[in-house]
Amino acid sequence: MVSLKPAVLSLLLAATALALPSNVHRRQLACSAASTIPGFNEAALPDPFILNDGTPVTNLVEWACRREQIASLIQGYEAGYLPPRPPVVYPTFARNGTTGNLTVTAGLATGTQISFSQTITYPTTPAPLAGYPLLIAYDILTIPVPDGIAVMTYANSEMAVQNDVTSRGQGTFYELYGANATASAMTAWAWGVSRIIDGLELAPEARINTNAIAVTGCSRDGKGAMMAGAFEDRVALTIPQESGSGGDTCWRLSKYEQDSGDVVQQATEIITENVWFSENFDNYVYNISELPYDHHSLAGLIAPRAMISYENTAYEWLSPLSSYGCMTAAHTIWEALGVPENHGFVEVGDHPHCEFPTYLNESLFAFFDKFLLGETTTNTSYFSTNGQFNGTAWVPSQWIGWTAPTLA
Ligand code: MCU
Repeated sequence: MVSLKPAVLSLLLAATALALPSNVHRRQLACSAASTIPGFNEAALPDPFILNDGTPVTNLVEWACRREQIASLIQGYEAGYLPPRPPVVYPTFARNGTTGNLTVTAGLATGTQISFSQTITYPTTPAPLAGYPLLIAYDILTIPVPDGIAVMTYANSEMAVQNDVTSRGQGTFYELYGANATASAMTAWAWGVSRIIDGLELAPEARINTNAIAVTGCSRDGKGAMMAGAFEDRVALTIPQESGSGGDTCWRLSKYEQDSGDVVQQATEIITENVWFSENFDNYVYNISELPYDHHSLAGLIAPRAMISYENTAYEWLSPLSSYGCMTAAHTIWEALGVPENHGFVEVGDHPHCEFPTYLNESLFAFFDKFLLGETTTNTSYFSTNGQFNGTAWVPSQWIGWTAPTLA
Protein backbone atom coordinates (compact mmCIF):
# COMPACT_ATOMS: atom_id res chain seq x y z
CA MET A 1 0.00 0.00 0.00
CA VAL A 2 1.49 3.31 -1.10
CA SER A 3 -0.70 5.57 1.05
CA LEU A 4 0.60 6.76 4.40
CA LYS A 5 -1.15 4.67 7.02
CA PRO A 6 -2.18 6.57 10.17
CA ALA A 7 0.45 4.77 12.26
CA VAL A 8 3.18 5.67 9.80
CA LEU A 9 1.92 9.23 9.68
CA SER A 10 2.05 9.63 13.46
CA LEU A 11 5.59 8.22 13.52
CA LEU A 12 6.49 10.66 10.79
CA LEU A 13 4.90 13.52 12.70
CA ALA A 14 6.70 12.55 15.88
CA ALA A 15 10.01 12.34 14.01
CA THR A 16 9.39 15.68 12.30
CA ALA A 17 8.49 17.29 15.62
CA LEU A 18 11.80 16.15 17.11
CA ALA A 19 13.73 17.59 14.20
CA LEU A 20 11.97 20.95 14.23
CA PRO A 21 13.03 24.18 15.92
CA SER A 22 11.48 24.52 19.36
CA ASN A 23 9.06 27.29 18.37
CA VAL A 24 7.43 24.96 15.82
CA HIS A 25 7.36 22.18 18.38
CA ARG A 26 5.70 24.50 20.90
CA ARG A 27 3.00 25.43 18.42
CA GLN A 28 2.32 21.77 17.76
CA LEU A 29 1.87 21.13 21.48
CA ALA A 30 -0.26 24.24 21.74
CA CYS A 31 -2.53 23.56 18.78
CA SER A 32 -5.69 25.31 19.80
CA ALA A 33 -8.76 24.08 18.02
CA ALA A 34 -11.70 26.37 18.72
CA SER A 35 -15.14 25.11 17.74
CA THR A 36 -16.23 28.47 16.29
CA ILE A 37 -14.54 31.60 14.94
CA PRO A 38 -16.88 34.51 15.66
CA GLY A 39 -16.74 37.25 13.03
CA PHE A 40 -15.48 35.01 10.24
CA ASN A 41 -16.89 36.03 6.88
CA GLU A 42 -15.69 34.83 3.51
CA ALA A 43 -17.65 34.44 0.29
CA ALA A 44 -15.06 32.21 -1.41
CA LEU A 45 -14.08 28.75 -0.14
CA PRO A 46 -11.87 29.22 2.95
CA ASP A 47 -8.21 28.35 2.45
CA PRO A 48 -7.72 24.98 4.19
CA PHE A 49 -4.01 25.72 4.60
CA ILE A 50 -4.42 28.71 6.92
CA LEU A 51 -4.43 28.02 10.66
CA ASN A 52 -7.09 29.69 12.80
CA ASP A 53 -4.52 32.29 13.92
CA GLY A 54 -4.00 33.32 10.29
CA THR A 55 -0.57 31.74 9.77
CA PRO A 56 0.00 29.42 6.81
CA VAL A 57 0.42 25.66 7.11
CA THR A 58 3.92 24.87 5.87
CA ASN A 59 4.67 21.35 7.11
CA LEU A 60 3.06 18.11 8.28
CA VAL A 61 3.17 19.08 11.94
CA GLU A 62 1.18 22.21 11.24
CA TRP A 63 -1.16 20.25 8.99
CA ALA A 64 -1.84 17.85 11.89
CA CYS A 65 -2.90 20.88 13.92
CA ARG A 66 -4.96 22.25 11.03
CA ARG A 67 -6.77 18.91 10.77
CA GLU A 68 -7.68 19.14 14.44
CA GLN A 69 -8.93 22.66 13.90
CA ILE A 70 -11.07 21.68 10.91
CA ALA A 71 -12.51 18.70 12.80
CA SER A 72 -13.37 20.93 15.73
CA LEU A 73 -14.97 23.62 13.54
CA ILE A 74 -17.10 21.12 11.67
CA GLN A 75 -18.39 19.75 14.95
CA GLY A 76 -18.89 23.27 16.28
CA TYR A 77 -20.96 24.51 13.35
CA GLU A 78 -22.73 21.59 11.72
CA ALA A 79 -21.97 18.14 13.06
CA GLY A 80 -22.32 18.46 16.82
CA TYR A 81 -19.99 16.84 19.32
CA LEU A 82 -18.48 13.50 18.37
CA PRO A 83 -17.79 11.62 21.62
CA PRO A 84 -14.53 9.67 21.93
CA ARG A 85 -14.36 5.93 22.57
CA PRO A 86 -16.25 5.27 25.80
CA PRO A 87 -14.59 3.34 28.68
CA VAL A 88 -16.33 0.07 27.84
CA VAL A 89 -16.29 -1.42 24.33
CA TYR A 90 -16.44 -5.14 23.72
CA PRO A 91 -17.55 -7.38 20.89
CA THR A 92 -19.29 -10.71 20.63
CA PHE A 93 -18.98 -12.51 17.35
CA ALA A 94 -20.62 -15.59 15.85
CA ARG A 95 -20.14 -17.04 12.40
CA ASN A 96 -22.28 -19.42 10.41
CA GLY A 97 -20.86 -20.24 6.97
CA THR A 98 -20.49 -17.05 4.97
CA THR A 99 -22.47 -15.01 7.50
CA GLY A 100 -21.02 -13.41 10.59
CA ASN A 101 -22.75 -11.45 13.29
CA LEU A 102 -20.88 -8.80 15.24
CA THR A 103 -22.45 -7.29 18.32
CA VAL A 104 -20.69 -4.38 19.96
CA THR A 105 -21.47 -3.24 23.48
CA ALA A 106 -20.31 0.25 24.40
CA GLY A 107 -20.79 2.58 27.32
CA LEU A 108 -19.83 3.32 30.88
CA ALA A 109 -18.20 0.90 33.33
CA THR A 110 -21.05 1.48 35.77
CA GLY A 111 -23.94 3.09 33.99
CA THR A 112 -25.58 2.99 30.61
CA GLN A 113 -24.34 0.58 27.97
CA ILE A 114 -25.78 0.04 24.51
CA SER A 115 -25.43 -2.94 22.17
CA PHE A 116 -25.83 -3.03 18.43
CA SER A 117 -25.41 -5.82 15.89
CA GLN A 118 -24.37 -5.95 12.25
CA THR A 119 -24.17 -8.74 9.73
CA ILE A 120 -21.00 -9.52 7.78
CA THR A 121 -21.11 -11.47 4.53
CA TYR A 122 -17.82 -13.27 3.93
CA PRO A 123 -16.18 -14.15 0.62
CA THR A 124 -15.89 -17.82 -0.23
CA THR A 125 -12.19 -17.32 -1.02
CA PRO A 126 -9.73 -18.37 1.74
CA ALA A 127 -8.96 -15.71 4.36
CA PRO A 128 -5.66 -13.88 3.88
CA LEU A 129 -3.29 -14.05 6.88
CA ALA A 130 -4.18 -10.51 7.93
CA GLY A 131 -7.90 -11.24 7.58
CA TYR A 132 -10.39 -10.15 4.94
CA PRO A 133 -10.70 -6.56 3.79
CA LEU A 134 -14.13 -5.20 4.70
CA LEU A 135 -16.58 -2.82 3.06
CA ILE A 136 -19.01 -1.21 5.49
CA ALA A 137 -22.13 -0.21 3.54
CA TYR A 138 -24.49 2.24 5.20
CA ASP A 139 -28.04 0.79 5.24
CA ILE A 140 -27.83 -1.22 1.98
CA LEU A 141 -25.13 -2.11 -0.52
CA THR A 142 -25.48 -0.13 -3.79
CA ILE A 143 -22.08 -0.68 -5.44
CA PRO A 144 -20.42 -3.81 -6.84
CA VAL A 145 -17.72 -5.44 -4.71
CA PRO A 146 -14.79 -7.45 -6.07
CA ASP A 147 -14.06 -10.99 -4.87
CA GLY A 148 -12.15 -11.29 -1.65
CA ILE A 149 -13.81 -8.42 0.24
CA ALA A 150 -16.24 -9.02 3.11
CA VAL A 151 -19.30 -6.75 3.32
CA MET A 152 -21.02 -5.44 6.42
CA THR A 153 -24.38 -3.74 6.03
CA TYR A 154 -24.44 -1.14 8.76
CA ALA A 155 -27.82 -0.37 10.31
CA ASN A 156 -26.89 3.31 10.66
CA SER A 157 -30.52 4.39 10.62
CA GLU A 158 -30.97 2.46 13.87
CA MET A 159 -27.90 4.10 15.38
CA ALA A 160 -29.52 7.48 14.64
CA VAL A 161 -32.95 7.63 13.04
CA GLN A 162 -33.26 9.72 9.86
CA ASN A 163 -36.94 9.75 8.95
CA ASP A 164 -37.42 13.51 9.07
CA VAL A 165 -36.85 16.43 11.46
CA THR A 166 -38.82 14.69 14.18
CA SER A 167 -36.08 12.01 14.34
CA ARG A 168 -33.80 14.32 16.34
CA GLY A 169 -32.24 12.47 19.28
CA GLN A 170 -33.68 9.08 18.35
CA GLY A 171 -31.66 5.89 17.96
CA THR A 172 -29.23 3.70 19.88
CA PHE A 173 -26.54 6.38 20.09
CA TYR A 174 -28.87 8.70 21.97
CA GLU A 175 -29.74 5.99 24.49
CA LEU A 176 -26.13 6.29 25.61
CA TYR A 177 -25.49 10.02 25.16
CA GLY A 178 -28.98 11.36 25.77
CA ALA A 179 -31.65 12.71 23.41
CA ASN A 180 -30.18 16.20 23.82
CA ALA A 181 -26.71 15.23 22.62
CA THR A 182 -25.61 17.79 20.02
CA ALA A 183 -24.32 15.08 17.65
CA SER A 184 -26.28 15.01 14.41
CA ALA A 185 -27.43 11.72 12.95
CA MET A 186 -24.37 11.62 10.67
CA THR A 187 -22.07 12.19 13.63
CA ALA A 188 -23.77 9.41 15.58
CA TRP A 189 -23.31 7.10 12.58
CA ALA A 190 -19.61 7.96 12.42
CA TRP A 191 -19.30 7.17 16.13
CA GLY A 192 -20.93 3.81 15.39
CA VAL A 193 -18.43 3.05 12.61
CA SER A 194 -15.60 3.73 15.06
CA ARG A 195 -17.08 1.39 17.65
CA ILE A 196 -17.59 -1.32 15.02
CA ILE A 197 -13.91 -1.05 14.11
CA ASP A 198 -13.01 -1.16 17.83
CA GLY A 199 -15.11 -4.32 18.06
CA LEU A 200 -13.43 -5.90 15.04
CA GLU A 201 -10.00 -5.11 16.49
CA LEU A 202 -11.01 -6.90 19.68
CA ALA A 203 -12.49 -9.91 17.83
CA PRO A 204 -9.70 -11.56 15.85
CA GLU A 205 -12.05 -14.51 15.30
CA ALA A 206 -14.01 -12.27 12.92
CA ARG A 207 -10.95 -12.42 10.62
CA ILE A 208 -11.27 -8.86 9.36
CA ASN A 209 -8.19 -6.87 8.42
CA THR A 210 -8.86 -3.57 10.20
CA ASN A 211 -6.15 -1.91 8.11
CA ALA A 212 -8.25 -2.54 5.00
CA ILE A 213 -11.68 -1.10 5.73
CA ALA A 214 -13.80 0.89 3.28
CA VAL A 215 -17.02 2.77 3.96
CA THR A 216 -19.73 3.54 1.42
CA GLY A 217 -23.30 4.74 1.22
CA CYS A 218 -25.56 6.40 -1.32
CA SER A 219 -27.36 9.70 -1.17
CA ARG A 220 -28.11 10.60 2.47
CA ASP A 221 -25.97 7.61 3.42
CA GLY A 222 -23.24 8.90 1.11
CA LYS A 223 -23.15 12.10 3.15
CA GLY A 224 -22.77 9.86 6.19
CA ALA A 225 -20.05 7.71 4.65
CA MET A 226 -17.99 10.81 3.93
CA MET A 227 -18.35 11.95 7.51
CA ALA A 228 -17.16 8.55 8.81
CA GLY A 229 -14.13 8.64 6.54
CA ALA A 230 -13.34 12.16 7.72
CA PHE A 231 -13.59 11.40 11.43
CA GLU A 232 -12.24 7.85 11.62
CA ASP A 233 -8.61 7.41 10.59
CA ARG A 234 -8.93 3.63 10.50
CA VAL A 235 -11.10 3.88 7.38
CA ALA A 236 -8.67 3.22 4.53
CA LEU A 237 -11.07 4.00 1.66
CA THR A 238 -14.14 6.25 1.61
CA ILE A 239 -16.69 5.92 -1.22
CA PRO A 240 -19.55 8.42 -1.05
CA GLN A 241 -22.03 7.73 -3.85
CA GLU A 242 -24.29 10.56 -5.08
CA SER A 243 -24.08 12.24 -1.68
CA GLY A 244 -25.18 15.59 -3.12
CA SER A 245 -25.69 18.60 -0.88
CA GLY A 246 -24.28 18.14 2.57
CA GLY A 247 -21.89 15.47 1.23
CA ASP A 248 -19.12 15.99 -1.31
CA THR A 249 -20.57 19.40 -2.20
CA CYS A 250 -19.69 22.75 -0.65
CA TRP A 251 -22.39 24.86 1.00
CA ARG A 252 -21.14 27.98 -0.73
CA LEU A 253 -21.19 26.39 -4.18
CA SER A 254 -24.65 24.88 -3.70
CA LYS A 255 -25.91 28.34 -2.77
CA TYR A 256 -24.21 29.77 -5.85
CA GLU A 257 -25.90 27.15 -8.05
CA GLN A 258 -29.27 27.93 -6.52
CA ASP A 259 -28.72 31.69 -6.82
CA SER A 260 -27.82 31.17 -10.49
CA GLY A 261 -31.28 29.74 -11.14
CA ASP A 262 -30.93 25.98 -10.70
CA VAL A 263 -33.08 24.08 -8.25
CA VAL A 264 -30.54 22.43 -5.97
CA GLN A 265 -30.62 21.43 -2.36
CA GLN A 266 -28.86 23.97 -0.22
CA ALA A 267 -28.32 24.46 3.48
CA THR A 268 -31.54 26.43 4.04
CA GLU A 269 -33.58 23.51 2.73
CA ILE A 270 -31.59 20.61 4.12
CA ILE A 271 -32.19 21.57 7.73
CA THR A 272 -35.96 21.44 7.12
CA GLU A 273 -35.76 17.94 5.69
CA ASN A 274 -33.88 15.82 8.19
CA VAL A 275 -31.54 15.57 11.17
CA TRP A 276 -28.31 15.01 9.25
CA PHE A 277 -26.86 18.19 10.79
CA SER A 278 -26.85 19.55 14.33
CA GLU A 279 -29.47 22.00 15.50
CA ASN A 280 -26.74 24.63 15.78
CA PHE A 281 -26.33 24.60 11.99
CA ASP A 282 -29.74 26.29 11.73
CA ASN A 283 -28.02 29.48 12.92
CA TYR A 284 -25.74 29.61 9.88
CA VAL A 285 -27.71 28.41 6.88
CA TYR A 286 -28.68 31.95 5.86
CA ASN A 287 -25.10 33.16 6.47
CA ILE A 288 -23.00 30.51 4.82
CA SER A 289 -20.03 32.86 4.41
CA GLU A 290 -19.65 32.81 8.22
CA LEU A 291 -18.54 29.18 8.11
CA PRO A 292 -14.73 29.15 8.49
CA TYR A 293 -14.61 25.88 6.52
CA ASP A 294 -16.59 24.20 3.80
CA HIS A 295 -16.88 20.59 2.72
CA HIS A 296 -13.63 20.64 0.75
CA SER A 297 -11.97 20.80 4.18
CA LEU A 298 -14.25 18.08 5.57
CA ALA A 299 -13.25 15.78 2.68
CA GLY A 300 -9.63 16.82 3.19
CA LEU A 301 -9.66 15.26 6.67
CA ILE A 302 -9.66 11.95 4.81
CA ALA A 303 -6.33 12.71 3.10
CA PRO A 304 -3.83 11.12 2.66
CA ARG A 305 -6.15 8.12 2.95
CA ALA A 306 -8.13 7.18 -0.15
CA MET A 307 -11.45 8.57 -1.29
CA ILE A 308 -13.41 8.30 -4.52
CA SER A 309 -16.80 9.92 -4.82
CA TYR A 310 -19.38 9.43 -7.54
CA GLU A 311 -21.93 12.01 -8.60
CA ASN A 312 -24.82 12.15 -11.04
CA THR A 313 -25.55 15.17 -13.26
CA ALA A 314 -28.97 13.72 -14.16
CA TYR A 315 -30.23 15.24 -10.92
CA GLU A 316 -29.95 19.01 -10.54
CA TRP A 317 -31.04 18.61 -6.89
CA LEU A 318 -27.72 16.90 -6.10
CA SER A 319 -25.98 20.15 -6.95
CA PRO A 320 -23.53 18.82 -9.56
CA LEU A 321 -21.48 21.98 -10.03
CA SER A 322 -21.04 22.14 -6.28
CA SER A 323 -19.69 18.61 -5.99
CA TYR A 324 -17.28 19.07 -8.88
CA GLY A 325 -16.06 22.43 -7.59
CA CYS A 326 -15.88 21.26 -4.00
CA MET A 327 -13.90 18.14 -4.84
CA THR A 328 -11.62 20.19 -7.10
CA ALA A 329 -10.86 22.32 -4.04
CA ALA A 330 -10.48 19.25 -1.81
CA HIS A 331 -8.07 17.70 -4.29
CA THR A 332 -5.48 20.35 -3.38
CA ILE A 333 -5.22 18.73 0.06
CA TRP A 334 -4.23 15.36 -1.40
CA GLU A 335 -1.84 17.26 -3.69
CA ALA A 336 -0.28 18.97 -0.69
CA LEU A 337 0.28 15.57 0.90
CA GLY A 338 1.88 14.26 -2.28
CA VAL A 339 -0.83 11.70 -3.12
CA PRO A 340 -3.33 13.28 -5.56
CA GLU A 341 -4.02 9.81 -6.99
CA ASN A 342 -5.55 8.82 -3.64
CA HIS A 343 -8.48 11.15 -4.32
CA GLY A 344 -10.88 10.39 -7.15
CA PHE A 345 -14.09 11.99 -8.39
CA VAL A 346 -16.29 10.68 -11.19
CA GLU A 347 -19.45 12.51 -12.24
CA VAL A 348 -21.63 11.07 -14.99
CA GLY A 349 -25.28 11.54 -15.77
CA ASP A 350 -27.02 8.70 -17.45
CA HIS A 351 -28.49 6.51 -14.76
CA PRO A 352 -31.08 6.52 -12.01
CA HIS A 353 -30.10 7.77 -8.54
CA CYS A 354 -28.01 5.22 -6.61
CA GLU A 355 -27.67 2.84 -9.53
CA PHE A 356 -24.10 2.02 -10.49
CA PRO A 357 -23.58 1.54 -14.26
CA THR A 358 -21.02 -1.18 -15.01
CA TYR A 359 -18.75 1.19 -16.94
CA LEU A 360 -17.93 2.83 -13.59
CA ASN A 361 -16.49 -0.43 -12.28
CA GLU A 362 -13.06 0.39 -13.71
CA SER A 363 -12.43 3.34 -11.39
CA LEU A 364 -14.16 1.74 -8.41
CA PHE A 365 -12.27 -1.54 -8.70
CA ALA A 366 -9.00 0.32 -9.16
CA PHE A 367 -9.57 1.95 -5.75
CA PHE A 368 -10.56 -1.39 -4.17
CA ASP A 369 -7.54 -3.09 -5.72
CA LYS A 370 -5.05 -0.53 -4.54
CA PHE A 371 -6.37 0.37 -1.12
CA LEU A 372 -8.11 -2.78 0.09
CA LEU A 373 -6.55 -5.62 -1.87
CA GLY A 374 -2.94 -4.46 -1.68
CA GLU A 375 -2.34 -4.06 -5.42
CA THR A 376 -0.18 -1.05 -4.84
CA THR A 377 0.78 -0.31 -8.45
CA THR A 378 -2.81 0.12 -9.66
CA ASN A 379 -3.49 3.45 -11.35
CA THR A 380 -6.15 5.38 -9.41
CA SER A 381 -6.01 8.73 -11.18
CA TYR A 382 -9.68 9.36 -11.91
CA PHE A 383 -11.07 12.86 -11.78
CA SER A 384 -13.76 13.83 -14.27
CA THR A 385 -17.19 15.30 -14.86
CA ASN A 386 -19.58 15.32 -17.79
CA GLY A 387 -21.15 18.42 -16.25
CA GLN A 388 -22.14 21.45 -18.28
CA PHE A 389 -23.91 22.69 -15.15
CA ASN A 390 -26.82 24.08 -17.13
CA GLY A 391 -24.78 27.08 -18.20
CA THR A 392 -23.83 28.13 -14.66
CA ALA A 393 -20.20 29.19 -14.87
CA TRP A 394 -17.60 27.28 -12.88
CA VAL A 395 -14.70 29.69 -12.51
CA PRO A 396 -12.21 27.99 -10.17
CA SER A 397 -10.31 31.19 -9.33
CA GLN A 398 -13.53 32.74 -8.03
CA TRP A 399 -13.70 30.08 -5.31
CA ILE A 400 -10.20 28.66 -4.81
CA GLY A 401 -7.77 31.41 -3.89
CA TRP A 402 -4.86 29.17 -2.89
CA THR A 403 -2.44 26.71 -4.38
CA ALA A 404 -1.42 23.55 -2.59
CA PRO A 405 1.73 23.91 -0.48
CA THR A 406 4.11 20.96 -0.39
CA LEU A 407 3.79 19.52 3.09
CA ALA A 408 6.64 17.37 4.29
C1 MCU B 1 -28.87 13.13 -1.98
O1 MCU B 1 -29.39 12.75 -0.71
C2 MCU B 1 -30.74 12.97 -0.35
C3 MCU B 1 -31.13 14.41 -0.50
O2 MCU B 1 -30.29 15.20 0.33
C4 MCU B 1 -32.57 14.60 -0.12
O3 MCU B 1 -33.00 15.93 -0.35
C5 MCU B 1 -33.49 13.67 -0.84
O4 MCU B 1 -34.74 13.75 -0.25
O5 MCU B 1 -33.04 12.36 -0.66
C6 MCU B 1 -31.73 12.08 -1.09
C7 MCU B 1 -31.57 10.62 -0.76
O6 MCU B 1 -31.11 10.27 0.29
O7 MCU B 1 -32.12 9.76 -1.63
C8 MCU B 1 -32.14 8.40 -1.32
